[in-house]
Amino acid sequence: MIVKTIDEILDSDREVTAPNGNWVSRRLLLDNDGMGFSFHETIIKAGTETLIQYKNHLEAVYCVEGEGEIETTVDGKVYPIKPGTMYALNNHDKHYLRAFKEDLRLLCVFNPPLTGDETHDEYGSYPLPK
Ligand code: 9YT
Repeated sequence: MIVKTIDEILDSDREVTAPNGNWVSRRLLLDNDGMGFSFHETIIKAGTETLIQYKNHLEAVYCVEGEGEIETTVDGKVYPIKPGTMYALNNHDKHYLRAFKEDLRLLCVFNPPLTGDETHDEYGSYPLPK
């Protein structure tokens, strides 16, 4: 059984900040926890826009706080995000993620799992695990 609280993650090497400061990711479960996925609480900073395309991962995201939107670049479709909204990037969808006036608090699952302190590369992607 694995039991953790967010307090154990804050200020540890499992709390990872984006190079541009747009988000902070608290990685509750990583590859070495052996679950087959990673599980994160992610804070998207108010007023930010981030271009993301996870070329090597699938991600599901569930919003628990804040309001924002995603826009898929292939067709310009905009999807509002508010508490209770889930989106799944089942096609490695390239998208903009925007947080409006307050921070967005998101719960995120990655398959395959992240292994540690990955941050976005120039494509808004994470490398494939070794
Ligand atoms: C929603 C999203 O992908 N935000 C970027 C950070 C990512 N969720 C992570 O590493 O936790």
